[in-house]
Amino acid sequence: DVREQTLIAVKPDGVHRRLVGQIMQRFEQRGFKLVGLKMLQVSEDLLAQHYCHLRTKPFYPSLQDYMTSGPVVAMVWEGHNVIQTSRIMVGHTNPAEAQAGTVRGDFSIHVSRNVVHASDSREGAEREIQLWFQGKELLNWESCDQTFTCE
Ligand code: YYY
Ligand code: MG
Repeated sequence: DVREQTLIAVKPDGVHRRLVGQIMQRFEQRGFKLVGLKMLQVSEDLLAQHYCHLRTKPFYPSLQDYMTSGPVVAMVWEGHNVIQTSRIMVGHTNPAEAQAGTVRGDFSIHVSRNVVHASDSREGAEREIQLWFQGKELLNWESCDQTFTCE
């Protein structure tokens, strides 16, 4: 059992477009467990730390404007192999290349409005969860279906 946690965030376009419920539903029905959840206004400082690898890119200023333009819903999901599986569920960064059935493939058309964030590695997930959540905001609980979704 590869028990992992990952950061999933519905970006401002997803919140404005009332997609939060549908996105959360996909993670619930797949079998993952919600262990952290909050709505927040992202600061320029948090965003710069979150996207530290993108700060020198030409699109960073518009990415910052977009990501700080409205509320974001941040979640931590836990479960077997959740980091890789959630990247597949979210789909390609560029919605034009995202498969139907993925969040981006079903709900978006442009790379600068791709609805959702998902951590891309173990190190990334650990770093991002620590950045976005305080330890006490993450709940340690046993869901009643746990032995039926994963051995
Ligand atoms: O992890 P993921 O979100 O799929 O892509 P990243 O390469 O980490 O880029 C983060 C974020 O930056 C992406 O979701 C949209 C935005 N972005 C962009 O606006 N234009 C690009 N050419 C590349 C990325
Ligand atoms: Mg990324």
